[in-house]
Formats: sequence, structure tokens, C-alpha cells
Amino acid sequence: MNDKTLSPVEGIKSRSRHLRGTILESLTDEITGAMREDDTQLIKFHGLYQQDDRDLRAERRQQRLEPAWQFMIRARVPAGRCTAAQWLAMDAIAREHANGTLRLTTRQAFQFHGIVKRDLKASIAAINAALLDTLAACGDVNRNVMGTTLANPAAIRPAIDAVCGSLSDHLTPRTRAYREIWLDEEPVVNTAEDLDPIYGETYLPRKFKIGVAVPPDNDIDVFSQDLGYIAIVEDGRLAGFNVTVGGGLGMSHGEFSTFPRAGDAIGFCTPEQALEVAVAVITAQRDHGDRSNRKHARLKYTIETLGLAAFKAEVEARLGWQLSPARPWQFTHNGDRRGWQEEPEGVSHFTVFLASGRVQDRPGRTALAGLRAIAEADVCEFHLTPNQNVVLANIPREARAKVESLLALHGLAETSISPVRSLALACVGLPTCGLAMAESERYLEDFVSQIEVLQARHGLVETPVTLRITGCPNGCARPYLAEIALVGKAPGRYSVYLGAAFDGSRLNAPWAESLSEPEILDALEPLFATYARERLCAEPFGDFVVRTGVVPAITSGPAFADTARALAAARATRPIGDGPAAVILEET
Ligand code: SRM
Ligand code: SF4
Repeated sequence: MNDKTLSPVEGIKSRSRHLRGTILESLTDEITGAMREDDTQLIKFHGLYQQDDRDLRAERRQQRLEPAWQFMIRARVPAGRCTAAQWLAMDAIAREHANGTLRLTTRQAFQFHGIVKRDLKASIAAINAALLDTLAACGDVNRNVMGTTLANPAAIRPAIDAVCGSLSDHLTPRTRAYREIWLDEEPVVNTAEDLDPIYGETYLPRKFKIGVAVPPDNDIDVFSQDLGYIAIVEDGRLAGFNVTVGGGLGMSHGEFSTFPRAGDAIGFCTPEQALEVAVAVITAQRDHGDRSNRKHARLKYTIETLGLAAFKAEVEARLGWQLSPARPWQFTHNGDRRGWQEEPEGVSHFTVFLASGRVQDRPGRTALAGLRAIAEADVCEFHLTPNQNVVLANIPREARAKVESLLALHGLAETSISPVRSLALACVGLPTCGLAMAESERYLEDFVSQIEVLQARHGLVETPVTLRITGCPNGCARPYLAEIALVGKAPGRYSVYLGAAFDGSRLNAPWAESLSEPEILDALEPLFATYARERLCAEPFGDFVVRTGVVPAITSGPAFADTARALAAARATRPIGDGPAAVILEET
């Protein structure tokens, strides 16, 4: 650890008696719907965020009322594997305690929004009763472990699930505080006994994320993970994993010391070694990460500071052995499989498309009720995908007709969604996210419709393009790994990023700043026109804009920051919307 002044959150963690703080007192304080200030940091480790409904903010302020305090709860679901009974339990919580919707996240977890303080305990107890939990869904610890949905070959799925499960279990904080506060278990007499063997007194400098990808699918965006595992399958068996480190996407507009970074492969390990490697990487980050500046605290910055070779040496010193050289791999697919998939044994799977992961009942498309009815039939598993959809998995032949009729009854059977729509992601954004600068989830469907019109004009409707929208630069819908990304800058204005690799192996580049929707569409139109005319056979849009020099190929986090800096400098000399955005970048 360095000797700079520690960030205030470090003090809150170290005073918290292993994440207890005064959460119990905050919960019983009936004067306010909020938690005490320090507790708002600590509850994150328990899987909760204090929020307020931003649509109501101004009105409440005018009425001199405190903000409409409410909470978001995130339930971890390792690799997104969920049973029908668990789905039913989550559905019930959404309707009884939350805002009547379920939100599937980009990390294969559940989120509930709009829960008031007095309902928190009942909600968390119900999640635990369903054998899921919320501990470490947020906070400076390892988060929900991601895993490829329905990896191929099918024979390796149990091994992949086992690795995800053991990473998740072993890296869950050991504190008993969670069970004391939320599940009314006896308090431990001496909280010093609660010391965590991996996380110590003050946990990690910042959040930490792990994902397991199985080529050819990069559905989990392995290069966005602090620690990624790329499965290597040999002779139909799981031989092991290439290990990647230092992925991470969050940044701040105009702060060029912050940047997204794609992870680097540092070697290969066997399935039995995967957990040991995770502990070595996490403890290296625990001891070397920057605890003074939370904007510089993720593993990606530790690696940029130490250098990749030195970080790898540190990990190997902790392991006491060396990783073998990384083995060849190839990703060809991103996003989720669409519609029905058949397995040779007559088992099938169906991907239910959910725009932005929101499970709700709308006229003609009753996703909440429909998925409840399918769960009640108890004929399949529910796999939450990294792309905000749910796969009804392992449907036996004899149950398929029943599932088909329920899908049709609830308007969920459609398989003709355009490729761009089915790949598109948006973060939650307004009205719940306190950090949103512009609309995201509520804007996605409208914006995709505009892109579909543009694509249709140029004969590109069937061409898949990854499109992602976030309400701010934190990167929750992994925008910097999309071929086209809109990142909120101000209400109705977005910065635009272009040119990630379709398979998620290369970051995109900053291309234009603070554009309105008409400006974005005007700027994209000529690119779509030339792409339609001049693309090489099956060349993805992201590769095309790089090959033709619209944006540079971004090969590192600092290179991304340099491009952003150049764009900002060029824009400073031009008013917003003055000429096509591409010209702005070319001039730099
Ligand atoms: Fe995120 C913060 C939602 C995936 C990077 N994220 C937030 C908060 C909690 C806002 C806050 O701190 O007050 C958002 C809550 C909004 C709401 O109202 O629900 C939020 N993040 C989400 C979810 C729900 C987006 C979604 O639409 O699905 C995802 C929940 C994942 C999960 O189940 O654990 C979510 N967040 C991500 C991802 C993508 C991923 O992990 O695959 C990223 C980028 C990858 C990364 O971490 O580098 C991401 N979220 C952030 C950051 C920036 C972190 C950084 O290193 O700078 C923040 C802000 C922060 O931590 O200070 C953030
Ligand atoms: Fe909120 Fe920003 Fe994350 Fe969107 S990207 S959910 S606006 S923090």
C-alpha cells in the first residue's frame, strides 16, 4: 500500500467492525427514509444502494420534503444460473416490495428498485430464503462472477459452473455482519474474530470483477473483467483457462487520467489452479491498489502503474509457481444466441429478449407474468445472460409445446427482432441512478428504432452491430466494447464512441462529443452509406471504421485517453454540432 492520504471510504471501512457500522441503528430510525451517511457506503457491501427517484426530485425540493428515498437491492446469481423456484421468489419480491419490475443486469444478477427502508429486511430475507444472497453484490470486494451462458460443448458446462461457483463462494467476504443484520442471527461476541483471510480489515481498494468466457462466445466481455478466464477446450474436455488481468471500463468525462482498459492475457492455468490464481491476483491488488484516490483504484491502474510484467511477477511470487504460456483462442461471437436452440438429446433452450433487462408487463408483452407462468410450470432453468436477457434452459422435449404456448400468450415468442436490437444494451440510468447525466434504458428502444431506419436505408438491416448506451461514462452497459456507443454527457446529449471489435477484443475510440440525437444520426448516416458500399466481405462495422481511418485502433487504455484528449482539444475550437463529428476527430 502507498503512504498517500487514504480516501474517506477507507476510514469508513476500517471503523466499520467488518461491515457493521451503524446499519442496525439506521434501519430503525423512523425519522428519515435514509441511512446515516457512513452507512450508505457500507450497505453497498450488503448489496444495497440508497437512491431517490430523480423524476420527483425537483417537486419534492419545492415542497420542502426530503428526497423520495428508496433503495436498490442487487442479488448475486453466480454465472446467472437460477432455478424456476428462485425466479418465482424474485418475482414475488419485485411485486411485494419493489416497483413491480425485475431488472436483469449486465453481470447476470437481479436488481430490485424502489424498495423503502422498512421493507429492506423482508426483501433480503426472502432473497436468502430462495438460496440467493446480496452480500458482495456491490462494494469493494469481488462482485457477481460471470460465466458464458450455455457454453459449448455441453459436456464442459458442469466444469464451468463448478469453477464459477467455487470462485464465487471462496471470494465472498467472511463477515457475519450480513447474517446478523438481515437475518437476525446472534451477534458475534468479538467482531475481531470476523477478520477476513482474503480481504483483511479494509477489503479491496475498489470493486473487483471476474468472468469466465468459453470461446467462441465472448458474451461476458472477458476483456472488461479485472480478472478473466478464457476456457481452453481440448478433445472435448476443459483443459484449463487463459488468465486475463486489468480489464475495466469506468472513466470520467474530461479526466484523461481515467480510461477504459481491455485486459491482457498473462498465461494459462488448469481448472484446479483457477481459484489459487484468483486469490493471488486479488491479494496483489489488495496490497498494491491505490487507496488514496478511488478514481485510480481499480486493478487496471495498479497494472498501468506497476507494469504488466511486474504485476505478473507479483502474482507468480504469491502463487509460488509460474503460469504456463497462454494458449491460442478465438472468439467469433458476442451477445446472446437468439430464439430457439436445440440440443441433440431433444432438450431445447429459448432466449427471451428483454430490452435493457427490464422484466415488466406492458400491453401486448407481459414479460413478468409470462415468465412467472413458465416458472410455475417448473419445466426449465432460468439463465440470466450477460446481455440482459434470460434463457429458458434445458426444456425437455415433452414440455416444449407448453413453453411455446405460454411464450405466445404473453407476447414473448418473437424471434424476428433485428440483430442490432437484439445486441443492444443500455444501463439503468434515470430515474434511479444517482450518477446518470442522460437517459439510457428509457431511451434505448427509441434510439434503436432510429438506427434500424438508417440501416434499412442502406440495406444493412440484417447486419449485426453492437450498440450500447449509458447515461454516464461509468460504463455499466460496457459501452467502450461496442462498435457504436452513446455515453451520456448532459440531458439529450451524448458522446459517441466507434470502432470496438465485434468480438469484444478491442476498445472503441472517442469520436464525437456532446451530440444531440439529430446530430448523431446525421453523423452516422454517411458512415453507414460507405460501410454498405465499401465493406470487405463480412467485415464488421467496428473493423470497417478503423480500417478506413474514421477512428484509430485503440490498443491500450492510455491510447484511449489520448484520443479523448485530442477530441476535446479539437472540440474546444468548434461549437457543438458544427459539421460532422468525424471531421472533428480527423482534424486532431
Ligand atoms: Fe455499474 C455504479 C448499475 C454493471 C461500472 N452501476 C453503478 C450504480 C450502482 C450507480 C451508483 O454507484 O450509484 C448503478 C445503479 C443504477 C441503478 O439505478 O440500478 C450501476 N452497473 C449497473 C448495472 C445494474 C447496469 C445494468 O444496466 O445492468 C450493472 C450491475 C452489474 C451487477 O449485477 O453487478 C452494472 N457497472 C457495470 C459494469 C459492466 C460489468 O461489470 O460487466 C461496469 C463496467 C465494468 C467495470 O466495472 O469497469 C460498471 N458502475 C460502474 C462504475 C465505474 C467503476 C469504475 O471503475 O470507475 C460505477 C461508479 C462507481 O463505482 O463509482 C458504477
Ligand atoms: Fe448509472 Fe452511469 Fe452506470 Fe448508467 S453507466 S447505470 S448512468 S452509473
